[in-house]
Amino acid sequence: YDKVKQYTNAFVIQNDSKILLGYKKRGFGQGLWNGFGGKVDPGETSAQAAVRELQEEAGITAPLQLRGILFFVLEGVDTAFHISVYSAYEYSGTITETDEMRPEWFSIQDSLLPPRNPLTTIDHDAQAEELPPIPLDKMWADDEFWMPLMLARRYFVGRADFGADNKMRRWWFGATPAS
Ligand code: 6U4
Ligand code: NA
Ligand code: NA
Repeated sequence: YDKVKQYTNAFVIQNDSKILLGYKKRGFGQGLWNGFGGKVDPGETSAQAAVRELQEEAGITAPLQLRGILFFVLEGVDTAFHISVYSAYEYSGTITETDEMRPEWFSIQDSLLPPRNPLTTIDHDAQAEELPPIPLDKMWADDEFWMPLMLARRYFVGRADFGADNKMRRWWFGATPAS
């Protein structure tokens, strides 16, 4: 029954306006933008792995919190992938490119955020920094389904089944009610 591999995936978000992603330079998911993460090592909790991988791949430390769980099944692959997704709203250290990942900030497009309270004043000066929007077309296909749930700070779970061509065949995503 050793058929589940545990991974982590961590995101740093600032002011609900930008998110740190890494361009995967090699290995699994090469050429895609994603959070920072990897395998949970033996003897380590998922939360410890998340902090370690963020440090190893982006050079920073953050108070990561568990935001959701993803489960992936790949056609022709015996092992399923269990991914714990973490995020933090602050970090310390200097964001650093590594052999594995090239970190970059992206602006969070309004279409991925919950509707704003109409009385909220938007500080356009705070958003003056010009960043590209989250590149969903260059990310794993499941991300567009749960990214809005994570950004809305809702606890989510999801499963996606990928075909041999790496396209999503079947999926299910859900979240607990907004608090
Ligand atoms: P390490 O520990 O780095 O050697 P490795 O086997 O290289 O592990 P790695 O770093 O490539 O794994 O980690 C895979 C990363 O991709 C994890 O953060 C989980 C994430 N991931 C895998 N499938 C995904 C999917 N369908 N959607 C998604 N992230 C996925 O958003
Ligand atoms: Na990794
Ligand atoms: Na690792």
